[in-house]
Amino acid sequence: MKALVLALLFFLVVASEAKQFSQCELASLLKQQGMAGFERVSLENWICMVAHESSFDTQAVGRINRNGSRDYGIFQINSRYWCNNNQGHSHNMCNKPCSDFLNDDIIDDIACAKRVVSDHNGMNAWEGWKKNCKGRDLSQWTQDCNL
Ligand SMILES: [Ca+2]
Repeated sequence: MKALVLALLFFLVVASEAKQFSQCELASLLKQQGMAGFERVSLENWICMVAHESSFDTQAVGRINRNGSRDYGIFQINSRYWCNNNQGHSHNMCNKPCSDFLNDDIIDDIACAKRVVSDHNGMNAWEGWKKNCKGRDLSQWTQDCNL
C-alpha cells in the first residue's frame, strides 16, 4: 500500500511538471519574453523550430547524438555546449543542469535559447530548423494566433 501511495505521488509530481504547449500559447509567451525579432529571428522561426525539435513538449529528451551528448526540453538544448547532464564534459555555457530544461517553467529555457542563437551559428544550431524552416514561408505558424 505504501509503495502504491508513493508511486501515485511520484506520478502526480511528474505529471504536474510536464507541459505540452499549444502553438499559440508558446507564441504568446515567446513574444512576451522578447523573442520576436531577437537576433533578427522572427517569432515564426522560433515556433517552426520548436515544432520540429520537440513538438512543443517541455519534457522532450533527444536520442544520444554522435558525440555522446543529448538535447533537452522544448528547445532541445544540447548537453555538450549549453547545459550539464553529468554525462561527459560540458561547456555548460548556460550554466544550468539539463534537467532544468525539462520542467514546465520555460523562462530559463528561453534565456538559454537566446544565448544559443546569439552564438555565431545562430538558428543553424538547430537541425530541425535548418531542415524544415530555414528560408521557407513560415507565416502559417502564427497566423491563427491572437498576438
Ligand atoms: Ca525550465
